[in-house]
Amino acid sequence: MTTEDRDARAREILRGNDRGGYTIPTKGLYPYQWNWDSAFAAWGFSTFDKDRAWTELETLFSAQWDTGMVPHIVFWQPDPGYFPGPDVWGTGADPASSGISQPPVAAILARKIYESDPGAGRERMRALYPKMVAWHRWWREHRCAEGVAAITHPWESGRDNCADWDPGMANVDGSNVGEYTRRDTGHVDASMRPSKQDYDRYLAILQFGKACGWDQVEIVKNGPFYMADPAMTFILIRAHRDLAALGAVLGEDESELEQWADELVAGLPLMWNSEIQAYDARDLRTMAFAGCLGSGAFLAWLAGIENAEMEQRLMAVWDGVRYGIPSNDPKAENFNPRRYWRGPTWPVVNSLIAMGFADAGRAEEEARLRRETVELIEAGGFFEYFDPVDGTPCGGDHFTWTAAIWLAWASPSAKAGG
Ligand code: 9WN
Repeated sequence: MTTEDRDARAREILRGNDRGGYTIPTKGLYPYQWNWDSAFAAWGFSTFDKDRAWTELETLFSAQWDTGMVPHIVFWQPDPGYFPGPDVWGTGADPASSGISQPPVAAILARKIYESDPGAGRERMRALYPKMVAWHRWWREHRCAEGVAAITHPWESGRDNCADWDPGMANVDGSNVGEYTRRDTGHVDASMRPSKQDYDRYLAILQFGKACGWDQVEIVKNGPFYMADPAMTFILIRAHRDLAALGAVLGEDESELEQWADELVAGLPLMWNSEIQAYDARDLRTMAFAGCLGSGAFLAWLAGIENAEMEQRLMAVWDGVRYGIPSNDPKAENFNPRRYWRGPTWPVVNSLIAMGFADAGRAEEEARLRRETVELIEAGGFFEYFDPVDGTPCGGDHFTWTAAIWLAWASPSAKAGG
């Protein structure tokens, strides 16, 4: 297959997963609109259809809650193929949605889309801007009380079952969640998915949120899970700054966004784990560190954070595998090269890390990461994620965000860095 053919295939995947205004991650496994998936879909669409790119973001923000939160899933139409669906979440939101959020990459990618054609994007961005600021404010008010960004459910991180959450998950009692039927394992191999114990605990956390009517103050104060997330913090720092840059071109006063980014940078020492010489996830109930060197820590560069000790440790992690940045250290006991976020490399996360490398002037690392991601996609196709040791494609096929980052970043025809 030539690059042209592969680009065409990626466009077909985006068009094929388009449900009219929003894009599903992949047919079967994920039949709704997911928050950060949609932002990447928009980036992919922007390479060949700017109007459709902006529409994707507009649809996502049309589901924004009055509180400013943009939910992690929007259930635009019923679909029995996914669990947990709208009734299980029971948020009462209209349109129906989940009760947690997901990494705020929208402003980061909106800036790229805007800058690729400011004329076409100006009015669209102007309308989205206050909505994005409201969402960022929600993050600051409801997830950043400890100085860094925290999550109240592993699904909120977007890196569901990664080893980063093990200390917090160990204290979640999943024994009373009742009977339920998972749907994910009907679509893909169960050994590539989170475990039954994980799901019991995911549901216990969800049920706490539902029982308190999704009261975010109560969830943060007494919820069963509350962990500081380096990846979310780095993404939020970057997103605040990108939104501020967009605000500046729109003639808005963006100073509070810059201030929010600075506050998060000042909070970073809370997550510095000197034992592993890296920024690490930390349980905010017990203050235990996860001790995890995975792709989350690599997002430091996206936030413009440099640190020589960290760099040495992280590069050894990357050198320990053949393809891409692994979601867990291949030397760790809990490394599993195929089980979702416990080891695999994710092209979509690679694209974010590469953005950080590029902006830090690390052209060599950026080129290596792009090359390794290209090798995976060329040999395996547009899968959800890959085994970083032998390159085996895993999870769902025809995956929206893999096709999107191919078009916007990885493809030899894409402009370097999107
Ligand atoms: C729960 C859609 C989503 C991604 C997440 C990924 C996975 C959902 C699930 O799929 O999570 O949100 O049911 O496993 O972990 O990052 O947004 O692609």
